[in-house]
Amino acid sequence: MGLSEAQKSAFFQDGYVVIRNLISPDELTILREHYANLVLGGMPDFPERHISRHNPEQSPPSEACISHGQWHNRRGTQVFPQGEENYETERKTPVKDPLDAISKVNVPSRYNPVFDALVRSPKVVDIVAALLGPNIKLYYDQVFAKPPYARANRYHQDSVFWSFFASNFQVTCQLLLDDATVENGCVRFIPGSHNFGLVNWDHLPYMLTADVLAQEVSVPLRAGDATFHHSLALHCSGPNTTPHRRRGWSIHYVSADTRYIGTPEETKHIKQLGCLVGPEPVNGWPLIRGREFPGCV
Ligand SMILES: O=C(O)CCC(=O)C(=O)O
Repeated sequence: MGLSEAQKSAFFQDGYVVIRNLISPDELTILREHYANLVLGGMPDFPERHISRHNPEQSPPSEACISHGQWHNRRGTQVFPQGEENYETERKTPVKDPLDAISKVNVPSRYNPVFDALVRSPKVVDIVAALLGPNIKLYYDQVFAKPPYARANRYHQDSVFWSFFASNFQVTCQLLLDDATVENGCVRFIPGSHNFGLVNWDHLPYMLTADVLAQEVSVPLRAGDATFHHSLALHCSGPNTTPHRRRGWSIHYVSADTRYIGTPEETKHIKQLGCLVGPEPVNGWPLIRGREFPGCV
């Protein structure tokens, strides 16, 4: 399938592109079944440390914030969509469905064949290749499971977390396992913000001025749709104000000719993430398409 010229232009203009029906309803059903099997103990090899659970007993109250623009709050140097503070009671109520207790799942593709096949599927990788080029590695994949009444996800650029890559151009495919709406916390982007350059945390509130935040675009999607976004694109997601989970599976790809420049501390951390296939990060990430390069990922 790949990308049309118009879709490719949209990506480089806005920093993201929406792809409707990336997977079929049948594929979605199978993916959801395998997700449930993976996280509810059907695959004993899947380490518990890769699952983050929401514990209502230990859910601290939302931290004090100051208003930052009309629809956003600021906590220190972090900027969040407003609204999560209204759902303290709901968030503390124990859930009935065990899937609703899960907030994040790490590296499902390393343990489950259906997730693994999709990470390598031409319908995903052709799009990534149109953006990143022919040599592609998988950095990491994670399901943002956003339980009922979950908190917002702060504004960020993925590249801020990935300083161990010498390049600031990676691509994430986020595939929706559930419909994502403004009410349940769909992702929001600042179009064109991938052209702002790398913005460190301390500078973020000064970059996200009222004028910039006014350009925010919420991206509601149907289950089976996806977005592909640039690692410098500023994005966040709103609080889930509904009793229904909103799962988005983010698959992070990196060009295979990206130099690895991690510090010893970063290298130690990466080795613990469970995303490498080699002993070290250099030439250590799974090759998805094309070839490897010495000194690179
Ligand atoms: O789904 C979310 O809440 C956040 C997703 C995200 O930050 C990402 O895929 O990079």
